[in-house]
Amino acid sequence: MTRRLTGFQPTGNLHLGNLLGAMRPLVAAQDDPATTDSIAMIADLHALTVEHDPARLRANTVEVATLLLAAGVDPARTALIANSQVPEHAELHYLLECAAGFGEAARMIQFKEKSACGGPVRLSLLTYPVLMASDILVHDTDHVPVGDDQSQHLELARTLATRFNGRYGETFAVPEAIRPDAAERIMDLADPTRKMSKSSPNPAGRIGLLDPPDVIRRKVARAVTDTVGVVRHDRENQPGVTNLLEILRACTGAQPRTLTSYGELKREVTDAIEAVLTPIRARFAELSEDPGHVRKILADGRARVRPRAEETVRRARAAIGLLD
Ligand code: AQP
Repeated sequence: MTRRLTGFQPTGNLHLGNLLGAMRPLVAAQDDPATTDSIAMIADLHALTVEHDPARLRANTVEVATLLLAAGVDPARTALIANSQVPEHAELHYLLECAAGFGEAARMIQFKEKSACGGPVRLSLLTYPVLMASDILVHDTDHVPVGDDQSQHLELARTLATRFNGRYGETFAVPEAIRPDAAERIMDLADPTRKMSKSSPNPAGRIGLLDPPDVIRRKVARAVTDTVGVVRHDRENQPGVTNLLEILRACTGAQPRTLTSYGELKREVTDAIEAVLTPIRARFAELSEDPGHVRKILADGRARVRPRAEETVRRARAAIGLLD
């Protein structure tokens, strides 16, 4: 019996990669008898680590919550929360900072990459992985689905939990990573050597979950392929075609039939994406008519997870030597 936490940053519009790589497994876990508890966390505190617009962030947070519900997250089985609304995340973050080293945080690849992009670097970008450790540890999480880019951060969460337990006595459960199937790493349509990403400057490479059908058709039609001319799965030599085949497989849930041209492949991919996104868009529109309902679900999620989070922070405070 395990507890699982899946996080989403409200840093932009959720895309097909987020859906196939994280939202679908989260929805599937609701039917897995081995998962006792599932938490879907919108990491709005993490979105503050880079340049942001307050009104946009608020809107994105509600949009991500609404999309998660539209994609099948059932609030009766999955607690839907925003990390800013559970103050224990921030409190434990500070306690964990006191068990983390500056060098440890500065070594993180994502910090190096994002801080090298130019412009002012927020201190919170450096401590981001410690906040992520707090998100995980505060809920006594057993399993965290992570992609390659987050595995270094998960390792730090494990290190901090183990170190804290060693220094101050058993306080935290040590979480484990679950790796999504490599095939479910969806790549950018315009540059299939990079993953599809919210923050990529080129929107042509990303299928937004709320993109209208004609936009999706155009993006798939323009997806980068190659000059080989044969539709086959070959990640090394034909990354664009392979990505389209992976999208097709993930969307239909079946191995693609033999396809003879890139045009045919792209038509099938467009239809398969449409079949997946049409019901999500419809449900999103329904839910968006009552944003108060979505806010209520977030409030219920917070109420559900808080007693355990409070208990974890109480244990950590006592262990580290603070008064109760
Ligand atoms: N391309 C992808 N293929 C499969 N899974 C993906 N995920 C992200 N991109 C892909 C998974 O979606 C979940 C939520 O991701 P996130 O919001 O934490 O941010 P991220 O991983 O950094 O994704 P983005 O879209 O690239 O965001 P930005 O651009 O803001 O950094 C995670 O489980 C992630 O693995």
